[in-house]
Amino acid sequence: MRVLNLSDNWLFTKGNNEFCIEKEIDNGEHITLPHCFNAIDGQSGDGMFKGECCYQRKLNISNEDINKFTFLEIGAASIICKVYINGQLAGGSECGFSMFRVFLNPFLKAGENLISIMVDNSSHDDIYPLMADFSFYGGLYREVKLIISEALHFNLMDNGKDGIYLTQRNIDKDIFELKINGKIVNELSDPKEGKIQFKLISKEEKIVFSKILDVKVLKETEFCLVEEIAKPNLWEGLENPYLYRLEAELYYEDKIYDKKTIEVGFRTIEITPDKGVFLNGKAIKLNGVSRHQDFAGVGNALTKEHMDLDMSIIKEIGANSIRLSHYQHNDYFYTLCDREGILVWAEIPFISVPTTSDKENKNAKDQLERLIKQAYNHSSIYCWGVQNEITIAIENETIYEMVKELSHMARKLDSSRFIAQANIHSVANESSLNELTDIVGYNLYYGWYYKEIRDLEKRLDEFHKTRPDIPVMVTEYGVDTNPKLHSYNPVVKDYTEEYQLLFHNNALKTFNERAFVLGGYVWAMFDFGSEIRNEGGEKGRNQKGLVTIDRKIKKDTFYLYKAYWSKNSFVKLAGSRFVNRHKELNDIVVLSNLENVKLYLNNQFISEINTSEPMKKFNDIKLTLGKNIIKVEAFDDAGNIYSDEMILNHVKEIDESYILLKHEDEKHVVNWFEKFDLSNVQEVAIKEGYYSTFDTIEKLYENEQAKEVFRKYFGEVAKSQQFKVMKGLMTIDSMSKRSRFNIPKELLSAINRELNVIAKKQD
Ligand code: GCB
Repeated sequence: MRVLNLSDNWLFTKGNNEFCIEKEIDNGEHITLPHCFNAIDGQSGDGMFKGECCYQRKLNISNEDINKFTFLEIGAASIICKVYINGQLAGGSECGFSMFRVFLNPFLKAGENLISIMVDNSSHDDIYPLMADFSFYGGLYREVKLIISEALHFNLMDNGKDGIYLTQRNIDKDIFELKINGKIVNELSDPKEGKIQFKLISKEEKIVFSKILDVKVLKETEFCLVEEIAKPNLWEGLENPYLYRLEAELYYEDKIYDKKTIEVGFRTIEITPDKGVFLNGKAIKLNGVSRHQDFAGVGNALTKEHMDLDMSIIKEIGANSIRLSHYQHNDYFYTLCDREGILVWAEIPFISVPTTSDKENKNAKDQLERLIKQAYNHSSIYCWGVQNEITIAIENETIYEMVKELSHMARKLDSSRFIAQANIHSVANESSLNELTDIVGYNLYYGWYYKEIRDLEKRLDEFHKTRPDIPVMVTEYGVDTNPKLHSYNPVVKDYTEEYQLLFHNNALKTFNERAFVLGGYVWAMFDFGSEIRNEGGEKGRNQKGLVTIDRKIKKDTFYLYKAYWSKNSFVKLAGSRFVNRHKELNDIVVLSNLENVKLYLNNQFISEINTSEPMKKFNDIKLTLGKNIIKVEAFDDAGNIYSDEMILNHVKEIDESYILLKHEDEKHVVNWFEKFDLSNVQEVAIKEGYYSTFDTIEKLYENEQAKEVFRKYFGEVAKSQQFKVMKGLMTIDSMSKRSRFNIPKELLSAINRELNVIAKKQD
């Protein structure tokens, strides 16, 4: 089997160009893969292109290779994709985050062939995500490879990756069972007698076992080998991510036809509802961050270098877990997690709103199948996430059923891992949704979208009290932060670095003080493109990252986490971008995982703190007008000195550039209903046969009068793209249960007074 990388010599054209299915593109742009056609506009906030684009390339097939078996492997194409060979449709995919393969033989000829790949990132009402807070970048944004195979090979076309599945089970104290199963395919009609040699090899190149299976292959043949491994070196997370490698060689008449090498780490993971997580029997807190797959200027077309950089930043902070949100990521990133010892929450984009046009929910299932089959062999993955905030518009039985189906399916595809979900805060602790998965995550934004920072503790304690048997964690928490903005008195929605520090310090304390909380996933490790956003002084971005989207600025909170999590000694002064200080007395915040820190002002020792608190504060440091040099030193037990320095400028006037002048709050409309008179509104008894706040918006829109009532109250909301996606699901009543719409009870009665007099057509 030969695998060729087809990253170069592509032509690209934007827009609906059906002619390029068959004909060569005239004035195409020369590009190399990976490529994203929203690299810039997907992060600009000025509207992004959505539609069909064409990628084209020639492919020469030799007279010898035409007799072989050829597959095109597309790492991912966002969001839907059709592959044409010499003008004929050969395959495609509607799973924009997964790898897929196309069998090319029926369409190829010896000599020159034309590959045309149509990629479409426009919205479809049955393809996920339907709606989400991230840009739906379009492109052929991962690697494309050509696989030229002999007649006999491990299965390439089961929606998986290797055609081989490794399942481990801890059967006794330190004995593991490794099941190796899969399928061999024979492309020819005559049966073939083959052999598979399996070898498990340690990092030190010692052969743990070597086994040969004889296989007779008709068209397809399944194989299965189960081996016991006594006392393997364990995969111990960050401390020692020990990996073995399994080599599987497929022989026919003493010639190797196919070969796979798969890394595997042996570990046990236990999740309890009261004592948290145990990795190989050792208690650990999931110190996690969430990551999207995009980067400034390239959209989602990340190279290995981008991914290596992300991993190095995540390692620097000391995280031991990553939520790879909200979809399947590049296989290379899961490999990095295996190798670095990072536990992974992997998930599908069954997010925000479910489809109403496909009762089977086929696309969510397809994406789940591909995620699980393709990422199955990554030992770092501990759970499969089946939904994220899917009840954003409404919570009902239909959605429970969908989640239940996905959970069952995940369990069937992989019984060795946990099933998980991430709920929006409005899902009640008592909700039966919480019974559908092994792990329940809540995305909790207390102190940002609603209530106060400290309400996080209350909510977690209440959950645990109500649901003592359900393992819980915080799958998202964070605040948008623009590192240009600063304040002496940080408050919610000021987007300052200082507010982000307060918010996260509280969250970390909250998790650490509660053994039952499995851990948390910071939302988010990096700022990311979100075309719908315009807030905090930046358009087109979600700024909740600890690091900016170009990975250039590590916000102060990055170092707060480092101080909590990392074992590498360091010290960092917070507030270094808050240069111009108009107050004479300033609190100087120091972030460090060392206890003993000393502060110097203009080279003079000021004072010293000894505390294990990661965030330490020197109060009321008196600055002199003009330039002040602040220096901090920290000391480890071995006497090593670590230091950091910053310059603060004491000025007379407040520096206005640190303050966000306009609170653009388009997404979360505040008290917009004030223009309606809600005094003296009486509750209305709802009459059957007439419209009400319990009808979906789509239903209201069927009647001109009812539509007008809706538009009178929610005209602004109705303009947004998200609203269009939610119309079929959302009722005014369900909107009122979502804090971001901020609808008072009286308003519901007022609206019902107008709606509940409009008769529905009898059908
Ligand atoms: C959420 C979503 C995530 C958003 C985040 C936010 O709950 O799951 O996709 O980006 O909130 O920043 O609002």
